[in-house]
Amino acid sequence: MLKVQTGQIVEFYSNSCLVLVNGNNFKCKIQGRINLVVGDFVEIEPLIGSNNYQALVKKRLDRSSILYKSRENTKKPIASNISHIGILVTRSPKTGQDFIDKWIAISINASIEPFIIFNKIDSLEENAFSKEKNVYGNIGIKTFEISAKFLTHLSHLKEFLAKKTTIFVGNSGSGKSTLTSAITGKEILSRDLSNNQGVHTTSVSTLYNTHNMQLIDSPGVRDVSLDHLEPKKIIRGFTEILSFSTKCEFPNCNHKNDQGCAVTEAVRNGEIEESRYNNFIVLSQKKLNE
Ligand SMILES: Nc1nc2c(ncn2[C@@H]2O[C@H](COP(=O)(O)OP(=O)(O)OP(=O)(O)O)[C@@H](O)[C@H]2O)c(=O)[nH]1
Ligand SMILES: [Mg+2]
Ligand SMILES: [Zn+2]
Repeated sequence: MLKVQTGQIVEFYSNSCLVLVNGNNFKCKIQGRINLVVGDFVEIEPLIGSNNYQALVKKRLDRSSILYKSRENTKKPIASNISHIGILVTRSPKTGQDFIDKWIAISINASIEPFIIFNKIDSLEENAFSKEKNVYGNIGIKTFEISAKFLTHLSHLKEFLAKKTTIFVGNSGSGKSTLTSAITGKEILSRDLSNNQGVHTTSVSTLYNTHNMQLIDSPGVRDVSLDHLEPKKIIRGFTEILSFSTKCEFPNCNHKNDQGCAVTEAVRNGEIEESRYNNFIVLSQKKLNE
């Protein structure tokens, strides 16, 4: 009998997956009902008599992190064992600030560090992202301005990504695959934006290994929901609001019109950015009304 080996899932489909073991990809079926996702470390047993790298996944090892997204109150794992989430932001397609704030809240609640990549600067005037750069820079979120297509300013980003496992998230067409390809040097098909059918849009998350980092290219999303987060956890994604909220006069302050609210005062003083505050109120209010 062939020996059990440990590897990492680099692609996951509904009932099979690709597992990387010592530089070889094994096509795997899954034994029983193990809950798996890209990034998981697993034990596999190569199939007897198979000389073309086929195996059975027997067991999943413990995860250091797990990233979920939700749709209509069902929670779905996206990836595991990641340390960072790179949120791609573009003008075309237009990425809203609420989209960024939701991803930040999801990341922080999963104990994964978010950062922002402003992409496609080649087709924009200088300082096109200066407002968002300030808003997010001021709350301690790292930002990069690049052109994935023309390989502009990639060296700082590459330095930052070293020794990390990062998933790229963002709207469809924001350039996740183009960037993954630019960094890894691997040919990855990118989406043709002139075609509404979404030719070459990414349909499954794939993990890529380079000599000093791991990157996961994920399928684009139009929106992202916080349904899987408890209402009281949303504020954790707004670290600046959380820190002022400890100074509110009443412990159950609504941070809207309650007396002695340190949060609304900080918004008035310009210590909390209005767009962040507004998104916080909309997102936490939405949860309370559900
Ligand atoms: N001008 C310009 N175009 C870019 C840049 N990065 C990506 N694009 C183009 O944007 C389109 C979409 O790029 P993709 O990399 O496929 O986008 P994606 O985020 O992977 O899209 P999905 O897989 O659908 O989520 C392609 O036509 C790219 O050539 C950039 O920095 N500048
Ligand atoms: Mg893609
Ligand atoms: Zn308050």
